[in-house]
Amino acid sequence: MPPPLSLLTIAGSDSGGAAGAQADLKTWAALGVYGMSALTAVTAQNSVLVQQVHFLSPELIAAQIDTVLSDYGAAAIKTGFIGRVEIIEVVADRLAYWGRGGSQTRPNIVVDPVLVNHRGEAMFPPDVADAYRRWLFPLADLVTPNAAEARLLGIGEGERGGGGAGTLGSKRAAARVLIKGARRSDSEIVDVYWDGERRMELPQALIDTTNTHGSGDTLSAAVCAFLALGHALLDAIRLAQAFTHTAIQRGAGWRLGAGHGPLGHGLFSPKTGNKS
Ligand code: PXL
Repeated sequence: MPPPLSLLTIAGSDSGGAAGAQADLKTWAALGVYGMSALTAVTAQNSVLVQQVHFLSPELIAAQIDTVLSDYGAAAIKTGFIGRVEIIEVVADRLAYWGRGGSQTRPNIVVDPVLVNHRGEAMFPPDVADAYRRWLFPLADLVTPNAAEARLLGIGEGERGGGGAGTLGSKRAAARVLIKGARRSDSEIVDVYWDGERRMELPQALIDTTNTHGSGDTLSAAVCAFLALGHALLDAIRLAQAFTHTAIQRGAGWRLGAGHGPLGHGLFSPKTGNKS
């Protein structure tokens, strides 16, 4: 059997296993690619709250990235929870180094700018959003904010059709943007994809559940995997939406924790075999 593609997430640990690096690794395991993680921070959190956050040193984060990439390489890299300007700078520096191509193919890079908590409140000072725009977006094949993050970054859906995400595309050569959950109604949730020129609405049926902790991370991680597997961006996004929808459906009825529970990433369920 040929080895699986290897993918790296640069992200925070969610001790509850729902979001962050854990969501990315579960997504990648379900999709059959090999997941690696360079942790930026360790959070103490559950389905209800984030109790504590401890940021790792920029040196240790750089060492994790360099150590895995110099051995395993990576077909694609995703960034998640970073939260500090000095960490954004070191991650951008290492991505510029490893993304330069050289003898290997350039990895796809997906930047998920984690800036708000699940209530849509900013978690970090404004210089963090500025640092994302300045250092990480120029390196990304795709940037995947949710609606609140897009607004904080000045690429919100507020400015429909005008500047909007197009502003980002024109200023920063490569950036394409997927705004996750840009709009929702009683029956559907709409992701919006800007390819630099065109705005596309990509609706999904809304699932009636509060178990959506980590759904944004899962969608971005799945896009990253499908890109690595060779799909074009729009196809990768549609496949990732379908994967995320199924994972939400699988966990929709679970009672795990008292708050926002996780998704059902796994393919195998002991009660029902592979059908879930
Ligand atoms: O879902 C965004 C996210 C990602 N990573 C970590 C988080 C959160 C949200 O709180 O804690 C570690």
